[in-house]
Amino acid sequence: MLIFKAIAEAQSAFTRLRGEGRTIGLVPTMGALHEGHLSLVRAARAASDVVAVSIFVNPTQFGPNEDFSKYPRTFDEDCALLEREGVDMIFAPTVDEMYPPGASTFVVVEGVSDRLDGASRRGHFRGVTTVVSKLFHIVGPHKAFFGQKDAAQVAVLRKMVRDLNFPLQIVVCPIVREADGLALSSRNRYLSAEERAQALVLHRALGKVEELAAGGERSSTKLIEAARAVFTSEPSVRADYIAVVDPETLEDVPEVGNGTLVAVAAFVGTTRLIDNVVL
Ligand code: PAJ
Repeated sequence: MLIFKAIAEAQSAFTRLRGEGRTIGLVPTMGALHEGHLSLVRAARAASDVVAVSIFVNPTQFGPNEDFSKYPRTFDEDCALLEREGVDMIFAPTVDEMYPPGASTFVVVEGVSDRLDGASRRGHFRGVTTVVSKLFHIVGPHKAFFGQKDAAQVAVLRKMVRDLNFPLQIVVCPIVREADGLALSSRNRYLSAEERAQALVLHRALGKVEELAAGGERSSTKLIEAARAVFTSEPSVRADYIAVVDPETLEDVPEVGNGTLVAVAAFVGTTRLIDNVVL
């Protein structure tokens, strides 16, 4: 397994591999890896000759009052996990390498970037689309793997790839959960034991919506009310959004249908968690 820190070296290695006709699968991450990330790595391993994982805690996608500085960084453990999965290349640049002083170019997907997490975290998706564009230019993957856990991120990145003609395919992998339903997240390690139990309310609320929708309820307003009632049972958790939207545009839909995205975000203590289900 090769570890690249310098963009120039990574870029020439990937250019050579592409020239040899090898297919490249890229899994972008911010590290602090868990089974959710590893599921993407396994999908990439099964679909590509060369698997590359990027590990970069991207400052431009964090707001000024968010957790950039305390975001978990576990590089050595991450490398050991990735080695075991048969990953070929790790790209782990420093912040200065990715954003040298004076860098002032950003990629913005208008509209969809301002919805869901983009509404609560202003500028977040501008940071995501900028860094993912850079990773695509550096690695030049044939396929890039993302998790359904970040459904809004998927919508934004799919649109970016379409609008800017990136010559690659986005592959979306299902949400990996703990046995009790909590979606795996690097941020789960911020939770105390008590908060860990409270965090299950996200999954319970989505379960309630799924149950009502399966029983024939079509009204988004009614489904959101039902989810909100579940959140009331856990008063220490503050819902940020409960949304019933089109999975591509992230715009609210008045009635649910096949493929409608139900997404929630909530603060458990100071930790912001997200989860979703596709009906
Ligand atoms: P990060 O939060 O590290 O997530 C990396 C990838 O793992 C994302 O595509 C995310 O959706 C996926 N993932 C996280 N938890 C998952 C779970 N429980 N099940 C399935 N997939 C899961 O998302 C980012 O990093 C960044 O925004 C990034 C795309 C790397 C750009 O900086």
